[in-house]
Amino acid sequence: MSATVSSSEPFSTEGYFHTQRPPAGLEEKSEKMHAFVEQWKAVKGKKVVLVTVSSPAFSILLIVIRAVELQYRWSRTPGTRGATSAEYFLSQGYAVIFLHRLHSLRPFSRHYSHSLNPFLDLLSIVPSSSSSSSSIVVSPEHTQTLLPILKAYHESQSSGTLLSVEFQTVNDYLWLLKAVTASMASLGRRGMYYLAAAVSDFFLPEEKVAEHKIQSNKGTLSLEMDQVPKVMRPLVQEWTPEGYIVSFKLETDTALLIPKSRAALSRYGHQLVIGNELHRRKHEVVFVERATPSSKGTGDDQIKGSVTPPIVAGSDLGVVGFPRKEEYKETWLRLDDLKNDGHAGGKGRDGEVEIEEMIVKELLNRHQYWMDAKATRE
Ligand code: 9Z3
Repeated sequence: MSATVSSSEPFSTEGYFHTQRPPAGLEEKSEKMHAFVEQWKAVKGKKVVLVTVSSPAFSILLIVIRAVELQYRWSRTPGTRGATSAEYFLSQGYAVIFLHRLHSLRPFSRHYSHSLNPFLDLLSIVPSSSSSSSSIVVSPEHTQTLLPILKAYHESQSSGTLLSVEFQTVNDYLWLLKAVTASMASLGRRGMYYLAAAVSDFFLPEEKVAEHKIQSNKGTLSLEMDQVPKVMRPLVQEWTPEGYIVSFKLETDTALLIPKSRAALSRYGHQLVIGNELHRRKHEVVFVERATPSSKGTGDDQIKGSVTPPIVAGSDLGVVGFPRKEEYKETWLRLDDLKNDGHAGGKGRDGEVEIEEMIVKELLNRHQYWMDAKATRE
């Protein structure tokens, strides 16, 4: 297989939705999400968050015989960030739409993933004289950990505050994102978008996907992939202009986190970018936002016509044409700081503190501020 990047015209978002067919089941899922939003919109003050999770795939065959999954930067992410954050959003009174990749980690059950903590290991058999009346119990050493998780899970089930919706491919993801945003836009500032899914930059459009099994006896396999349209801009500017939008920036070089996060804020005009370095992502993140939190940018104000601003070594911000440094602020969240402050322990497995608890706590204030800013203006 060969991999080269050519300079052909990328899909516009509009062009994408005109040429790529909606996936099977879109209507049914969209209706479910719409009903969920309407249900919680009717509850005064109830906030709703969309959490997107893990990484969408693409196939090179219409019917996948043997799936080839390409991730040009890193392998598929398990979805820990989204599943964990969703639990904390629920505990803070949000209604949560959990838009996740099939088989990714999910809220609550993530504590008992097959590989890390198989649930069979929690159980013991209580023998009885007849084997048919033997029963199964959770071993006492696991009960204390399981109890709060099970309670929170039951609470989310009985209150109906968690809606999980699956996607598989990039195409599923983009259509579902558009549909859910169309419903959530009516929430105005009560809606938050927590976009933690890692969407690949390239995909195979429908017309390039092979119909029949690709024969391996014909030599090497070459793929020409198209760019995934940047839906952030229409999402921020058109689909949900009032929503509180949080995107993530993932890098392997920590030095790039802040300049790249500022670039994303400047380009799309949304409220917050959370920067995380691949290997440190469970220990520290950086919030990058405008110094005046109630303002929303217009996107591209500062870097008109430029898709990726050039990096200039030695410049103050590292990027040419950027807004002045004082227009942004950064806040680092570090687990070590929390531990040093004597935090008693969190809800993670074995009571360890999780960075998502800090992230969600910080977001609560910012989202509330965003909502209050609107109320003050009216
Ligand atoms: C993230 O950065 C997420 O935090 C992780 C979570 C994918 C690192 P895990 O599932 O990982 O908990 O193991 N998500 C967004 C990554 C991304 O692709 N961002 C784009 C970029 O960096 C911008 S939309 O260019």
